[in-house]
Amino acid sequence: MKSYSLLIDGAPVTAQASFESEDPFQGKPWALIPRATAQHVDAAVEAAYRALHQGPWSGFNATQRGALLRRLGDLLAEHSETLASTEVRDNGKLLSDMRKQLSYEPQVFYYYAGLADKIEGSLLPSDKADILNFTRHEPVGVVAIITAWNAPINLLAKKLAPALAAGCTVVVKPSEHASASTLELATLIEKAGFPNGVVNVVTGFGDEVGSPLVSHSKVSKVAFTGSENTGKRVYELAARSLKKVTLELGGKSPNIVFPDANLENAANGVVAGVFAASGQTCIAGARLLVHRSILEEFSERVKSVAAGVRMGNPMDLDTELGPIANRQQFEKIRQYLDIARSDGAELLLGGKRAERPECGDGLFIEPTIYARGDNQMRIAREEIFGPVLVIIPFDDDEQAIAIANDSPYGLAAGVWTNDMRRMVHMSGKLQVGTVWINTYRAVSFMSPFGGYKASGIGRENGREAIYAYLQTKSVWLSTATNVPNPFIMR
Ligand code: TXE
Repeated sequence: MKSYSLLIDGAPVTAQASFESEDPFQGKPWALIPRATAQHVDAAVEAAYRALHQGPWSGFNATQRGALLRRLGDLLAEHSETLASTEVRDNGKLLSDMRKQLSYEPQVFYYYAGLADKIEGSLLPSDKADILNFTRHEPVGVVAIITAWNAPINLLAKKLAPALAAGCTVVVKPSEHASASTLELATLIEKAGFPNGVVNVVTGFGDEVGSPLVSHSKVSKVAFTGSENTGKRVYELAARSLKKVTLELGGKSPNIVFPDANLENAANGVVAGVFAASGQTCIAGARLLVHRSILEEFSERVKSVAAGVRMGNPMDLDTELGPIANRQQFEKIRQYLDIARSDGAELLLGGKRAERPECGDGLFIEPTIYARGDNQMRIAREEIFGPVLVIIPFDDDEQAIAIANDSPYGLAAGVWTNDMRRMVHMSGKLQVGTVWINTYRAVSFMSPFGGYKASGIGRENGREAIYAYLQTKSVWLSTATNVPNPFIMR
C-alpha cells in the first residue's frame, strides 16, 4: 500500500500511527495516511508562527510571494495527471472530471499571484492639521485550513492561494476520507521553494487533529469547508479565542423550471446539477421545482436523461457517474433512501444501490428521483450529498420563490426561463449566494462564492476573498512641530 508523510516545518514527518484509505471503486484499502496527534498540530502551528514572524517569509515582498505562487501553479500543472489519478483512486472522482478540474486549478494560483502586489492601503483625507492618516493591509496571522473530502484540491486551492498572497502562513488539515492528494500537493509546495513552515500539512481525524488546530492559541483564522454540524462546532471552538472564520457549508439548492424555458437544456442542466460527482457537491441542485403545467412532461424528460447516465469505472473517460466517495457516505445515502420510503415519497427512478455489472463491488447508488414531493419532507430539507433528486411542483412565480427560500440553506439556485423580467425578479428574490440562469454549476476563481443563511459565512474566490486573510491597520503620523494639549482629543 502507498504511504505518506506529514509536512511540518519544511520536512516530511512520519506519524507513529496511520489509518487506511479505501478505494471506493475497488472497495479495498489502497493507502496509509499518517494519523497525526495534538503534538504534531502544535509543532505545525509553531512552525507556521515562526515562519510568519521570524523566518525569511516575513521579509518576502508581495512580488516575491506572487512569484512563488506562480511557480506552485506551474508545478500543479506539471503534476496534474498524477494528482488526478490519486483523486480517482482515493475518492472515486471521475478521471475526466479531475483532468478538467486540475487543468483549471493552476489558474487559481496565478490569479492570486497577480493580486499579491495589488493589496493597496490608502491615504485618507484628514480633518486634523499636520497629521497623515493611512491604512495598511497586513496578514491576519497563522491560518488553519480545514477541508472536506468531496473536492480536496479545489477546496484547498481557493483558501491557500489568497492566504499566501496575503502573506499568511498556514496549517492544512484535509478530510480523513481523502487526504492523499493534499499530501502529494505538499511535496510540490516544498519544490516551489516556499520557506520552511509557511505551509504545513497534518492529517487525521476531526477530534484528534481538527479541534486542537482550531483551538490553538497561535492560530488567528480558520477557513473551513464541510458539513453544517461540523461548521457550527468549528465556529464555537474558534469563538472561544475570538478567531476569525470563513465557513463554506452545505446546501439544498433549488433548480426552478418555468414552462417558457428551453426544456431540453433545462433537463440536461437539472440532471448534471444533481448527479454530477454523484451528487457529492455542496452546490448540488437537489430540489427540482417545476411549474405544475409541465410537471408530468418535464419529470419524464429528466427521468429519461438520468436513466441514460453511464455508470462504472471512474478511470474510464466515458463514465458519467462514479462511486460514492467513502463507505460512511454510502451508508448515509442509503439511510436517506429508507427515510424517503417511510415518508411515503413517490419513487420515479433508482432508489437503491447500483448492482450493474460495470459497477462491480464499488459503492454505487442508482441515480434516484422522487416525484411530486413536498418541501417539508426530510429528503427536501436535509443535505443528502448523493445522487438524489426530489421534484416539487409550484403554481406561480411567488410560490416558487417561497418554496425555494423555505430552506435552512442558501448556497445557490438555478432558474430556467426565457423571460427577462422573470430572470431579474428571481435573481433579486432568491436568498442564496449564487444564482444561475439557464445554466448550472458555473464557478470561477474570479467570482465570489459563498452562502446565505446556514450555508456559510464569508466569501471565497474573487478579489474579495483576499481580504478574509488580511487585517486593516490605521496609521496616524503627525508632522506637527508643537505637540498640542494631550488631554484634549484631537
Ligand atoms: O464532513 P465534516 P465529513 C456533508 C455531507 C457529508 C457530511 C459528513 O453531507 O455526509 O458532511 O462529511 C474536520 N474540529 N458535507 O465527515 O465532518 C474533518 O476531519 C475541526 C458537505 O467529511 O464536516 C474534515 O477535515 N475540524 C460539505 C472537515 O472537518 C473537524 C462537504 C469536514 O468534515 C472537526 C463535505 C472538529 N471538531 C461534507 N470535526 C459541503 N456541503 O460541501 C471534523 N473536522
